[in-house]
Amino acid sequence: MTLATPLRRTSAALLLSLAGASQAAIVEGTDVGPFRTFVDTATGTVWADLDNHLTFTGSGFAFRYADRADYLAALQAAGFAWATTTEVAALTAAVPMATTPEFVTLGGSMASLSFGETTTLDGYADVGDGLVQRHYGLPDYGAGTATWAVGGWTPWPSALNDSGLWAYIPGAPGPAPGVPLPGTLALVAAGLCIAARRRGAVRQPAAPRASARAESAP
Ligand SMILES: [Ca+2]
Repeated sequence: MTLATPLRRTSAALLLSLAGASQAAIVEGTDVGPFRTFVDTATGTVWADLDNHLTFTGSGFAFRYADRADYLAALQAAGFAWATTTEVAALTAAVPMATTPEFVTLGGSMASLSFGETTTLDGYADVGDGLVQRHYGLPDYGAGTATWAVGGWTPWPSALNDSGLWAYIPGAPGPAPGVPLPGTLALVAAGLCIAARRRGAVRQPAAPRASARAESAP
């Protein structure tokens, strides 16, 4: 074993932990008015949870609003904008799913009241002209896979069902606190490499201070 081996192991573990943190684009958010939220850390956008139309009764779930228009009006009164299908597609493209564990993890933030009870991760986006489009997570528990899917354009249903609404409050661009900038990983790696070289290098005598003083003298 060389002197640098333990350092390399430490470096690898640190880089892996930082890389994992930077990939967590969706995190749980704090409530906005009566609405549960999740946050896209890449953009700072605060999204309303997809199950905000539901409330837990103690033994099951009930609708919180009279109909979908009532639900949308409450979201807008709290400052949320109803997302267009293009905006939702941009989000789901940036937050890909590949496995059912990823689907469950996302659902815990994006439908934090009901996920695990109803496994609903489903909302309508605004197409315009009274039309909507469902964007939803589609797990295949048999295969262990998951993906985002979209439905066709349909007239906006007035009655509430398992689908929520995609709605958001724009945030300041940039990563959330605690999420390293992409350049941070490179800086950490560079710093560790310098440290490794210093440990492995033969100590050199200090440069004469007289020359530095001579260069700075008037
Ligand atoms: Ca949430």
